[in-house]
Amino acid sequence: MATREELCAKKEEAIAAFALTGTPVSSELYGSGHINDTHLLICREENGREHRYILQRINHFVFPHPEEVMENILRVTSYLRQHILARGGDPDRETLTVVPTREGAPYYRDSIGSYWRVYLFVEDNLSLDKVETPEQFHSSAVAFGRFQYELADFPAETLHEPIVNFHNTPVRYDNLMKAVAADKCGRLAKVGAEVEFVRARRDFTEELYRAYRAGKLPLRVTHNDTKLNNILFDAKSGKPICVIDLDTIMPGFSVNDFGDSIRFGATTASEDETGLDKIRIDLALYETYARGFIEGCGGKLTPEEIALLPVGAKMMTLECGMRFLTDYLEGDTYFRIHYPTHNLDRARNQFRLVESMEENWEEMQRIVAEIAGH
Ligand code: ADP
Ligand code: GN1
Ligand code: MG
Repeated sequence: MATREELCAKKEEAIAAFALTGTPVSSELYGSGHINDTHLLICREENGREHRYILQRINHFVFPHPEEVMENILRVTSYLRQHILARGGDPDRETLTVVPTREGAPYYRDSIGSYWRVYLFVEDNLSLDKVETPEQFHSSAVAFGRFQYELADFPAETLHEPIVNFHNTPVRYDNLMKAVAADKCGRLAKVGAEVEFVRARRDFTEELYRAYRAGKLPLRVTHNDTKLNNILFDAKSGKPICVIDLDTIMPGFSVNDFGDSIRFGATTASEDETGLDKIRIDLALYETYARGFIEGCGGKLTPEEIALLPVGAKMMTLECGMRFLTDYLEGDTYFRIHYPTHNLDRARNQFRLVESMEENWEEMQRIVAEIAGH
């Protein structure tokens, strides 16, 4: 498989294709996302004025139809712009703004087949890989909830599904078992305990789809990747400004948007922590987030959805662990890794967090029921 450097070889050609203000002066790698290649692109006008952009190579192994991803993003951001304008906000700051190519297209395909896009850089932002204060986590919950609220009437049927079965946990389970059967890199011997851990939870993986089939869980327009570093905060006020990383917007379950934030933020350690005894669900942060999310959703969540929030939290954690483990078995082709056993360590981390949720299951349910007033 081509390396990141090889796939980004035509970066300068790509930069020249976009309708930028000023002359490009630098384009360094930026941020800590696992999927796309993100660069901070700085341009300067003759009068010295700087303009900053985010330049991304869209990972087209993960997103096989970048044109559909961009179509979704344009539809959703123009819809959100109307809402932001209506409430007197600043749409260039409160949602992503796609900068077109000189030919007016939302992305550019370079001469070696890599796909590129440019966004306005949201200035004076804070991007967090870890929760710093409960207030901040609460406000991120309100913002992700509100994101869903504002999209509640968006015509879901007009959206493409950029990654089919993205949060279909039973399918993720099957994919892991296929990777186990193939053992293509000869790594299975190292992960017997982890595979058993997942097998013991097979029935659980079906829980949300059972509720969906029984008419108890609606499909909504969801973000599907609600980790804390996919929201930008204002560096001065500390308040959330903008929900970003809109690649995976598609119909999904609200409880999974809740769950992915819990998986990433309401834990005592980061996703990369290898000291398993340091990893626990942080119930105080869980409660903080649950309050904020329910508030942000502005009454749109049904009582059944609220009751299933803890299931969403455990589901996203188990699923993410399964995805890391699958990628480890398949030779680390999906998530960016920084050392050879990174995906295995991430999988173990997530499974430990699942265990901790199980140890605190009644409390997790009680907290949500209390917030909902039952
Ligand atoms: P990935 O899918 O790889 O996670 P993201 O779209 O989340 O890619 O971008 C990676 C990081 O780049 C984000 O976590 C954020 O820190 C930064 N970023 C992305 N878009 C913007 C933007 N428009 N303005 C400022 N920073 C941004
Ligand atoms: C990826 O793109 P990024 O880094 O925000 C992944 C999420 C995982 C997450 C785990 C498109 O998120 O699904 O939960 O890593 N995004 C995609 O940290 O697969
Ligand atoms: Mg991201």
